[in-house]
Amino acid sequence: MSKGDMNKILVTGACGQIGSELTMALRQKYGNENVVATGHKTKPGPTLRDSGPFEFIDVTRRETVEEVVDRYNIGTIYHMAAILSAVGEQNPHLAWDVNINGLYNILEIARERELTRVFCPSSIAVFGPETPRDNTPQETVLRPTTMYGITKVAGELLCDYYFRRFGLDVRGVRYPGIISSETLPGGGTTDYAVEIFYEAIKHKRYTCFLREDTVLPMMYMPDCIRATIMLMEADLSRLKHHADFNLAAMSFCPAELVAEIKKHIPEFVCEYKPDFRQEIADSWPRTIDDSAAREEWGWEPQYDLAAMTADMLEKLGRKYAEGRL
Ligand code: AKB
Repeated sequence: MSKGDMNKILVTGACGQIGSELTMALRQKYGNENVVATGHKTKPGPTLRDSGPFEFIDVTRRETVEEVVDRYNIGTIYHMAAILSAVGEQNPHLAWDVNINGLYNILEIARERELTRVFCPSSIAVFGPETPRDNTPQETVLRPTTMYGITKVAGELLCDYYFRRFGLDVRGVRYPGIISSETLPGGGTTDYAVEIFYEAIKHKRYTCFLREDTVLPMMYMPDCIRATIMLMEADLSRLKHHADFNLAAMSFCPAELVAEIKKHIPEFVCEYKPDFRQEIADSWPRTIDDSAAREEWGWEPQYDLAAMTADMLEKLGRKYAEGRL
């Protein structure tokens, strides 16, 4: 089997929160026709659909991925398709199937075809109750209590195994909660930090499913996209880690986010009704030490809580005014 064209990129999970914006950033950087967006069941929005190739696949059915990889002569895969923490707790079997069997299919396809590079996201969910919760180190206890976390630990180890054993260049970061104004997140524990903006603009009220003092690591989408592409473009010889980089930008609790939103919308009111997601959040770190990412590929975030909040409200406010929210 011939090696793929290193300029041809496949994005799985391209209709998801990160995938949708990542695809557009990659198309802008490498050319629309060179980035093939793929989704499972969700129909792509017009921006994604009309700006370049789109295909439906199912990462748990290997032949559906192989067909697209071969047809487009793909060289690089950004494997963004995953089941997140909250949905994973409601359907652990699905989380295992998509996050483990789906990843295994991607890695095998990449190994067999000697693809240039694969990106596989991990998450702060790899940590668990026994992990130090403040300034969580790069190398530490990985004993998560969620199915999502278990699949992410296994995924990191599997990716590193493929690098060591087969020389496949797999890279990945442990994403914190990602906040964005384009596509809603699908079923995570950090989703409150996105929903709250929509509700603040539309109804000036929000009921938060986490306690007001629950501090979690978060990141604004422009930083998330920049980090992802930066790592994928980093010089391999500088990388001591591969699929498990800690990554950080800011940490805050719901009460701090509410206070920041109130600076722009003083009448905004937030209530707190913690549900099953509280236990998940309580098992995750508050702040992350990302010095390995900073040293090995020059990571530095640009958005803090104030800058992110102002930009989110500006973008969503404009959409609301135009009747697009
Ligand atoms: C989730 O909440 O499940 C995700 C994550 C932190 O990986 N946003």
